[in-house]
Amino acid sequence: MEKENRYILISGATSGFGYYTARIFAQNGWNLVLTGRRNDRLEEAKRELSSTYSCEIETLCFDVRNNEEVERSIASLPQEILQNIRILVNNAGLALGRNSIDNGDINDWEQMIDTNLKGLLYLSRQIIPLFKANKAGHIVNISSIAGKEVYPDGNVYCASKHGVDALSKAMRMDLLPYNIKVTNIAPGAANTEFSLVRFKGSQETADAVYNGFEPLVAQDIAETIYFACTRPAHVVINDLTIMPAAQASATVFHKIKNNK
Ligand code: NDP
Ligand code: 8X3
Repeated sequence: MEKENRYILISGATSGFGYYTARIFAQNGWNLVLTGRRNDRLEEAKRELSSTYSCEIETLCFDVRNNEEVERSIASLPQEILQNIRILVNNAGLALGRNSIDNGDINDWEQMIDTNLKGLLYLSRQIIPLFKANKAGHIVNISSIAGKEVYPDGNVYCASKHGVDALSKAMRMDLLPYNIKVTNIAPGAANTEFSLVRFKGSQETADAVYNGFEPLVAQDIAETIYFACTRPAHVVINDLTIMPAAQASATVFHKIKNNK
């Protein structure tokens, strides 16, 4: 049987949820377009996944905050790939710092808003016309429990993820006539590079986030994305909140001292 030539485009595929989503789709016969800013990581993922799963992989190294880079990178893909992108996973994102609103760092605010919201919009703007032309497509937006609730000192990150939640709802309405599915995923605490980035390289502070309970891992989210994307054509999963068993809300955890 001839192999199906279908692609999934994943933003932020150099680590965490994005990388494991790439893995699970490659394992299941999909070709990949992987994006991120760290080219060495992209090339390493390409080497590893293409040799393990014999899939086709394109890598695009760009910053989602820069619309010109986004446009140029997507336009650089061959027509054959562009026409065969079936799923867009808007995953690239980050939190920077945890500060009370009166102490926030303006540069952190700009970077979170530009990445989590504007980056998602820029990339979606390039891919949606392809989906419309195909009369089919699936957009998966990675929001957060921070897009459902706010928590102390989470202000701008929470606002950006509430924005993602709103955009998922808006996209679903606007794209309904074109047979484009939109799934919003809202994970709780997951141990990826997220906290290391948030606390600007402090491993000790990042590790402390997950002390006393078992957090989610990237595979948990990747498996959920794969499930949501493989429902029958007439079914769409609109919204999923996925938490560690020890987390009840953005702020309520059942923690055990010394992990005992
Ligand atoms: P990671 O830090 O492991 O991964 C983040 C990814 O985003 C990296 O691949 C990074 O790539 C990419 N990225 C960040 N900024 C940019 C940018 N400006 N341009 C292009 N790519 C960028 O964290 P996670 O896997 O945990 O995070 C993935 C998503 O999940 C994020 O949107 C995050 O907000 C969300 N999330 C995370 C949770 C968690 O607890 N871990 C819970 C809920 C949601 P590179 O650095 O190479 O550019
Ligand atoms: C990441 C989860 O709770 O740190 O979006 O905001 S949280």
